[in-house]
Amino acid sequence: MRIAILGGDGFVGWPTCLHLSAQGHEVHILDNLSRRWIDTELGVQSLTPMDSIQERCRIWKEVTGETIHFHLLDLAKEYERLKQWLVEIRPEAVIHFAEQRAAPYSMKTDRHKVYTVNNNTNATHNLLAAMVESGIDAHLVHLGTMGVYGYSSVGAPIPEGYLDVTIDTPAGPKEQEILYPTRPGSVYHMTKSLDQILFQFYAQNDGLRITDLHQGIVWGTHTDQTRRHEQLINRFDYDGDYGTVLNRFLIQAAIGYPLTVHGTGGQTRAFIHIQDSVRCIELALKDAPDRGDRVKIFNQMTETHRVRDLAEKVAGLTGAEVKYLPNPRKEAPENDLIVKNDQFLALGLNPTTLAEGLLSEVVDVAKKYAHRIDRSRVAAVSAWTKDIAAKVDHDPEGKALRSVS
Ligand code: USQ
Repeated sequence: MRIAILGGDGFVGWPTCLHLSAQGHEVHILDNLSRRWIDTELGVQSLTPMDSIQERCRIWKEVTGETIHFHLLDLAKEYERLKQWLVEIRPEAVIHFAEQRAAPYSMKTDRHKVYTVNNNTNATHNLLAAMVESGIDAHLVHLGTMGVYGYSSVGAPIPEGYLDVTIDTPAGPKEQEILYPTRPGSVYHMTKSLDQILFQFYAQNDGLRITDLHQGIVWGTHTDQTRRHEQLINRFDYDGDYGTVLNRFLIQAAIGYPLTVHGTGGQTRAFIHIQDSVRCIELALKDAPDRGDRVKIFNQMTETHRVRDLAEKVAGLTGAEVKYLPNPRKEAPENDLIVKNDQFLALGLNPTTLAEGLLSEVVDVAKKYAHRIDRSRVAAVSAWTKDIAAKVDHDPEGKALRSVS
């Protein structure tokens, strides 16, 4: 298949490109390299040394003989170029990762909120409009998030995108299927909720074939393909804005930094290993909806965990100290979470669970590159409201916090 991977230079995008190229697909990356610019803005860098995208593609060719094409293009700002590109290359599938994906970054300042909404919403809408206008019949696979559902305890399993409801009408009760109501907890998660509506409209109005993957928190760093050469290594974020919880605990343990639990650590979240993430995308590609079908929604996660249980697990494995800190986010302090993921299991996903070996692998990667870590950037400083910002006044090592914006 000829596949366009939008945002193919990112944390899930890059291993997906390698995974699909290794399976013989013709892979084209479209990326504006914004994630690298944000590193520069924040003054942080990936824990792992990352080569330029062109160099990464050159090494892949050297190792496998396969070509990955790279096109520098800003989806949110270059609509005409995007449309032209689709007309010329006519991809059979488009995988859309090209969005600003960090909740703390999206809540940093008003400027970051505006950027996240402009970038994410325009990128998605430009893509949809261009797909219709170019007349291509590509299957669109979008990386969405479990966070669109919100994290209040509902007591019932979260279904895969849709909810059956009964509505009272003058003629009596009527059954209806609706998109599961969204309850985003950050501006970033809100943009993914907006994406859902855009997809619903374009599937219904233009018959676009769309799959939306509601992914949990990704952990781990290597996949089978990124292991093949040190210059194919994936990026790994540890800082307070882009690092995600389990990977952060693992690098914190590796460098002797206290594990930074927000609040009571009673937040329960869905998780998936990076290797399963790329496998799910492969499975979703093979299971495309037909024209006229509703948007196909998968919950892309394999297990749920409470944040404090993860901290205790990592502490038990490594001897790290656990610190309970004021929570910079506005979120439920404790929640339960039960999630349905039957569709991927039925398609053959064999979940990678939180095995000690894989956890230790991340600690080993972090130890290897520990010299690249700036300890002062580990604490999470982006607060959800001005009131909360006043309370987030210390980091676990007792140094003064500083804002970067
Ligand atoms: N947390 C801590 N300590 C930390 C970092 C986070 O206790 O040092 C807590 C947070 O307060 C939150 C939970 O851990 O309750 C998850 O935070 P996270 O940063 O790991 O994940 P999140 O902000 O939700 O976002 C990440 C990805 C995003 C993806 C989402 C999937 O950055 O792109 O959409 O995970 S999900 O969480 O299922 O919505």
